Amino acid sequence: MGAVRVEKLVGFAWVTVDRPEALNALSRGLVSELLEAFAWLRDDRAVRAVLLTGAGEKAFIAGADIAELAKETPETARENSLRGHAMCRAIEECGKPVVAAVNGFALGGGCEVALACHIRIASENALFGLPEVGLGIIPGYGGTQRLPRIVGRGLAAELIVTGRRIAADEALRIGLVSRVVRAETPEQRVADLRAAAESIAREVLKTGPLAVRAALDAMHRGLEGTLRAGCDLEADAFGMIYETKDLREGLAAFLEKRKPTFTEE
Ligand code: CO8
Repeated sequence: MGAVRVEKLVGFAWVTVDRPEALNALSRGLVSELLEAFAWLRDDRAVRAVLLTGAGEKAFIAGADIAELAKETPETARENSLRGHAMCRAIEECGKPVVAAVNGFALGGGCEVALACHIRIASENALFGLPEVGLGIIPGYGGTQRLPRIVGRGLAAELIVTGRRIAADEALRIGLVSRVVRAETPEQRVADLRAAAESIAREVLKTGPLAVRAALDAMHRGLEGTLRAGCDLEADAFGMIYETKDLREGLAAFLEKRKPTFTEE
């Protein structure tokens, strides 16, 4: 049976990594399942936002499966890394906002999955880190590239070469997460984190889907190049959005003092 659960609610979906016996660690099979789930969600027009979490109250994802990593050869390790990159790209290029709801350990590959999400929120017991060098390996699911783009080169270098774990409050301070959820009990923490993620999804539901997709795409592709090239991309996307009915509807609704009804046309 699969270890990735997809639960569709009205307008958005939860993706839950559920492998409790290994704190939701990413086996090869699980990487494939996540890749497939995000490819499928990308094409599902009824899903406007995706919320990603780990089952239970202890772990988001505690890394790649270390027992499997111990059996890799140079060839299979490279292939595994590329497969992880494809999974992270499927998240990043899903065309709708993906929110990582980090409910505990987000280590190694788990942290790297969170880094590929567009938004990260955390419960107060969340712990982030790239501990790979302590195992004699390096981050292999994009961590050496995405972490410096999010928190800056110096801090990313410190975190990568020491493997230091950081708690939710520090993650908030350095911009690794945008929100920390606090609660009295572990059960309440899970419920409140879920509610916080769903409140973001509900905000997204009020917006134009084509505009959200275009903005995410401009941001993502723009960050891969120079500022000037990124601004050119933005201008192209801005022009293209004027070909849509949703743009007319959004502006007209404001001027007519009513809520817009977007049809993704
Ligand atoms: N892989 C496999 N099993 C794991 C993992 C993991 N990453 N993490 C936890 N588990 C298992 C434990 O072995 C244990 O199993 P068992 O009950 O059979 O002994 C079970 O989950 C529960 O874990 P613990 O008993 O250790 O729970 P604790 O609360 O004591 O500790 C920790 C929790 C601190 C999270 C601890 O489990 C830990 O340190 N885990 C490993 C964290 C880690 O180092 N993650 C990074 C892994 S490397 C990686 O992610 C590389 C990504 C890039 C790959 C590129 C491909 C080539």
